[in-house]
Amino acid sequence: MATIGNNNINAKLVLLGDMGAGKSSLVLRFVKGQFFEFQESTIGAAFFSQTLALNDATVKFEIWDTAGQERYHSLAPMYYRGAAAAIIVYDITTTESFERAKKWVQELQKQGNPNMVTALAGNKADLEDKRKVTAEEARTYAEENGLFFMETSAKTAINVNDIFYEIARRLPRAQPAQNPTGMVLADRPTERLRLHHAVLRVLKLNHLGATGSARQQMS
Ligand SMILES: Nc1nc2c(ncn2[C@@H]2O[C@H](COP(=O)(O)OP(=O)(O)O)[C@@H](O)[C@H]2O)c(=O)[nH]1
Ligand SMILES: [Mg+2]
Repeated sequence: MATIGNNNINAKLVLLGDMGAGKSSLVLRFVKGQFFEFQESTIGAAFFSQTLALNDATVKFEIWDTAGQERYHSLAPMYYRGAAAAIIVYDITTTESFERAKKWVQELQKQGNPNMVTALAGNKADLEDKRKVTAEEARTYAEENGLFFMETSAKTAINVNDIFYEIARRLPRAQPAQNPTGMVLADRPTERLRLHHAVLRVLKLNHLGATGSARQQMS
């Protein structure tokens, strides 16, 4: 939920999309300015926060980077429920990832917050020679479904800051007539984090012996 006070907006943002599409890489590029060719796959989900200053407001994103695997699907609502924004990521070099992105769009349309600002990111735009999904096809799909669309590259950083800025720009601003005190702080982040920790504990138990460690950064 976007919570607003004195032009400071807290916005929960969730990344959804197929495993390997580059969700974690996009977050890492945006939050830390880094990229790894061999990004560890995400177990459960990882949390990050990043603040952006716009002309009229400061937006603090609480970013939930989810795992793309089917076996974690049932956890997804916990991350997109109450989210003010979502980035649905696919990899321009695989049509399967684009089809999976469409499934996420449908799920959010059915079950997500109807005012959610949703972006479609065609990632790995640097791999033009391996492209399978045209920008035009994705743009048309995005327009038909009320999303905004950008092709990104976590590797070269193209459009990465831009997509987060565009989301920040589109978040609803305080409306004094409906909200005279300027306070809409109904969300309880600590409780949510506690729930998240509990889920991660369960996931860790399920993954004893799995290779690679999760970057579960709880800050
Ligand atoms: N060439 C290229 N590779 C990328 C890009 N983004 C991610 N990758 C690579 O794709 C793989 C999967 O990325 P990851 O962020 O783990 O995907 P996730 O499962 O969606 O979180 C990793 O090897 C990344 O280095 C990109 O924009 N361009
Ligand atoms: Mg990941």
